[in-house]
Amino acid sequence: MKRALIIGGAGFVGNYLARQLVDIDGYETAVTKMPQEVCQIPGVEVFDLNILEKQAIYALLKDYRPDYIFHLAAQSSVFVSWKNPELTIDVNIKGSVNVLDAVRMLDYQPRILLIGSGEEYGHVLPDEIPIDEDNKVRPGNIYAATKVCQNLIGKIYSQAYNMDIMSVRAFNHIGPNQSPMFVVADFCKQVAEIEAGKSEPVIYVGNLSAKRDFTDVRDVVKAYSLLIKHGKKGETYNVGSGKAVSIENILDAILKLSSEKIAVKQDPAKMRPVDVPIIEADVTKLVDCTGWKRKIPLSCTLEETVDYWRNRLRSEE
Ligand code: A2R
Repeated sequence: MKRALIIGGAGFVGNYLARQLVDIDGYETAVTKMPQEVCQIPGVEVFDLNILEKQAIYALLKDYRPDYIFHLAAQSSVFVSWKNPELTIDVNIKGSVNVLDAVRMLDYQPRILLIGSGEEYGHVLPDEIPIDEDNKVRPGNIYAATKVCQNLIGKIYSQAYNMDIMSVRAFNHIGPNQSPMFVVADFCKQVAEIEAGKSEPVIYVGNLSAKRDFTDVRDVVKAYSLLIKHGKKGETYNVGSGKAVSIENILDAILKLSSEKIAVKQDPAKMRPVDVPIIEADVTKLVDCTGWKRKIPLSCTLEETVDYWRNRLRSEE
């Protein structure tokens, strides 16, 4: 039986990926979490690990000997990356180098999938949409710059040490249990709070004109699972829906899910210092390599995410 390790598995995506690997792929699976995080996933072993400690990564890998490594650990918020660039650079660049270097020191070759971001493409020109993997990267924020760096270093390790490393550039993924630091979860949570009478009927928003490529997190982890099996060493794959939707359209769809009359107000605190107008993936390379297909429509994900927040608020009462 294949053995998989998810580094940074206590976050939003980690939980879904663990379910995919255990329930669908049938792998023996472990995840790592930060010491202060709480993480319990049925059928999954959990280890404490800070990727800023290379020796600890090496010790865990030497002991657990995974065939597949999914490197998810990151400071994953663009917003936080403006507030705390040092931490973002430490975790996303130095931490990733620690992971790769720990793998290099092993006496066998696991396959590694590095999780990057569609944000790496940054200031995309209109004639570059949809964006394929060979597109120029022009990162527009600190988070994106760290992910570009991770991708480059992954390629260098793959070539220099003949390591089995692949990278993805994941576009926006959404679903139940995502942190309200991210736009869709933020809107869904605000709507649930208004319905529960916990706040006035006003939803606070940032830049509504930006267009992003949203995919259900369960479709995203399916792509990761296919890529770790079928992806080609040294290659980068976009993972996204292939269709950009404006934040305004997403907001309208979420508001339609509620019977409340909700006013929309702009909140300067939610506006980013630099915003990239449109990001949309060309996923031909992923589809050709793995046969992946998006299964869950956006409307379903939004409905489930609003319901998730309604239930969560009820359970907190
Ligand atoms: O920051 P925390 O305490 O929530 O922990 C996050 C963890 N993490 C670390 N793990 C090990 N060593 C570190 N120094 C370290 N710093 C942070 O990585 C969290 O549990 C996990 C990342 O999960 P999320 O922030 O929920 O990200 P998500 O949405 O699951 O995205 C997974 C990957 C990331 O590489 C994103 O940049 C990419 O997909 O889009």
